[in-house]
Order: sequence, then structure tokens, then C-alpha cells
Amino acid sequence: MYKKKIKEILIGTNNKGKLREIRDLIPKRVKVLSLKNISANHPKETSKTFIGNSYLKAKYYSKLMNKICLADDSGLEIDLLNKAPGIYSARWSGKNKNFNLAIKKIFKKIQDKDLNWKKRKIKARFKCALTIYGPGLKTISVIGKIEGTISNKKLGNKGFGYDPIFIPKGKKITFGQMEPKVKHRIDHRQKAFKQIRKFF
Ligand code: ITT
Repeated sequence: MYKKKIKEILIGTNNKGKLREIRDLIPKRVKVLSLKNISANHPKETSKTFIGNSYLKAKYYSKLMNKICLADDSGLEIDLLNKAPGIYSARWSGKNKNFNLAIKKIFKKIQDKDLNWKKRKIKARFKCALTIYGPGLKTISVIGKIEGTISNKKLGNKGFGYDPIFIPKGKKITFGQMEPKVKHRIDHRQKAFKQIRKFF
């Protein structure tokens, strides 16, 4: 446990969707800084795990800005695809971060494995690793996940990334069709954040 509560934090992400969601999770009394207007190079995500990559990003941006930093590494695991895209979830969208393309790639790979997939439940989960790294602080890393299935078509335009094809367990609609506040009450990021909320 930290002796002092964190009063100011840099969110080490270039993903606007994540930034919006993390901002919503952090108590309003905490000053949130972002990488907006900072033209920094991105660190290479060389780890094979979500935790490893969240650690590497938090350390990189913390050292760059000399601030306490919270970084997120997340992604979608599809069991039929041996947990792909997993840590490569962002990379599947290419240089232009085109998630229509990434989703098409997912549908194609699932189709290649099973022609009847639209009649089956394709199990998947979102995972989110969060790391807090900062000068004079003990580094903390946590992980949260939410189980679900892959929708057989893209549905909804709320959220970001793979939200239009992920149906959380026990629900009938995709994250893309859900009101953000409903998604944020149950998702992987919220489950990870719950474990570090006490530091704020
Ligand atoms: P930073 O590294 O700068 O944070 P990034 O987008 O490259 O941004 P990741 O390497 O962690 O981040 O990639 C995770 C990808 O997984 C991200 O681009 C999303 O498309 C997807 N993803 C993660 N959480 C998601 C969520 O809640 N809803 C939809 N897609 C999500």
C-alpha cells in the first residue's frame, strides 16, 4: 500500500478510446495528464504478455515525462484462433489503426477454421493489464478480464476497437451497442482498475 495517495497521474496511451475509459475510472480529484500534444516515440512492445507490455509502456512514459504513469496493454483473445489476436490486437489493425480491417481478418480466420461458425458460440475474452510506474514508487501491475463470444456480424458504433464484435457473457448485445457507462461497469479495464483504485 502506498503511504500517500496518488494525486496526479500521466496516462501512457496513444489510444483515444482507452484514454476516455481510463479517465472515467479515475476519481475526479486526481489530476489526469495525457500524451496529447506530446510527440514522443512509442516504446516497442517487445513482451509476450499483457503485463509485460503494460510495464514497459508505464516505465517508458514515466521516465520520459518524469511523472507517475499508468499504462494499459489490452486485447482480445479468441479460443478458436489459439488466443489470437491477443497481445497483437492493435497490430492487426495495421499502420492506419483500421479496425474494420482487423475485424474482417478475424472473421476470415474464424471462417477458415470452421465454415459453420455462425451457428456456434465462438468463445473469446478481453484482457486488460494495467501498470503504475513512478519515481519513488513500488511498481504495481494487475490484470482484468471479461469472458464472452464473437458476434457473427459487426454491430453497433459505440466504443472503439473490437467492441462491435464482442458480446459479453450473459448479454445479448455487443460492447459496440452498449451505452459506455454500461460497458464500463463490467469490462476488463474496470476489473483491472478495481484492484488499484485504493492507490488514488
Ligand atoms: P497504446 O499502446 O498507446 O496504449 P494501443 O491501441 O496500441 O495503444 P494496445 O497495444 O494495448 O494499445 O492494443 C490493444 C488493442 O486491443 C486496442 O488497439 C484495441 O483495439 C483493443 N482493445 C483493448 N481494449 C478494448 C476495448 O475495451 N474495446 C475494444 N477494443 C479494445
